[in-house]
Amino acid sequence: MRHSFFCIDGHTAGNPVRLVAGGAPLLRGASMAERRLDFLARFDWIRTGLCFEPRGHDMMSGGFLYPPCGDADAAILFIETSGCLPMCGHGTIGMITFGLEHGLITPREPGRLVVEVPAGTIDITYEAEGDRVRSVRIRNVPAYVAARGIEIDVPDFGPLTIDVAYGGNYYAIVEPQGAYTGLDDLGAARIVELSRTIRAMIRDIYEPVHPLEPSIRGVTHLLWADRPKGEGADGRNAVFYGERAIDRSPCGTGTSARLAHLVATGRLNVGDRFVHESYIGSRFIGRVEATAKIGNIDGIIPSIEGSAIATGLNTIWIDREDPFWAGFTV
Ligand code: PYC
Repeated sequence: MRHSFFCIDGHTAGNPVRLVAGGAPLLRGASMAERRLDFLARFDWIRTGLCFEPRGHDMMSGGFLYPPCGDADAAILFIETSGCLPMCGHGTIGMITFGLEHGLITPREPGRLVVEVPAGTIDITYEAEGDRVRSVRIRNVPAYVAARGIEIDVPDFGPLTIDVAYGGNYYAIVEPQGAYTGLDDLGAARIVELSRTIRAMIRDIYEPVHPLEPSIRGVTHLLWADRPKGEGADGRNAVFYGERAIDRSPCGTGTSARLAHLVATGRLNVGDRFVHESYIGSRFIGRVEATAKIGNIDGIIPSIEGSAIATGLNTIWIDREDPFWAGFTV
């Protein structure tokens, strides 16, 4: 049996976005959080087939547009090599851009959208010129710091003190300290190797659970923070996800978590703007929009702004006669 998926491929700030515009399965659930769990239980082969080799690669990321469960303009289900994320910033910027440019999303008010994602509801503003969307700004779900001062001793590296923050996913944040002197001193291969070890060590001792949505839990991503490199930037990062990926974009949920972290540690305030550079030098503008409460925890409402480019249309087959129909990783 051959399943066809009609995709708009592109990237946000260099990181891939595969908007699956045709072939989405019907999902059960009264919220995107419930639909995400249904997708993972019954249709995860679609994610692995579209994101893993041979149809994807380590960084592959994207999602489906769905009709909203409530009074939003659209809903998004994210797929990625690491799973179905509760929220993905670069993915949202890409999917909203491609969805608007191809008439898959019709805003009730030009320039504004309300979108449901598994982590909650996000507000979007965008700027368009003719049929091109030039920038997308996401007012994200509330972000907060979940844990401070987790101490680990990383084999063949040394001791690190790590904080964990939420910005739509849970991030272990590693700031320059001890043996970590900066991204360029480590290099990509070492960042990936160390990130896997550090994530496993943190998972052994600490599991954050979202206070309002317990299906969101666990440290999935690492954010290596660094000083800015390019003119006009305020900080740089390398975000690790999946098993081998370094985000080519500055990472929307990672930037959101980092903003909450910088506010909680007294380095940013409400109203501040933070230009975040990715590992490859692409940029998002982060902003601390407001304070927020997540249950009884103090946090912030972050926003992230960036742009995306479609690179082409791609009809992908998942053919059950293909020995690698569900994808593979090495
Ligand atoms: O932009 O939020 C993001 C993201 C998560 C994983 C990769 N990118």
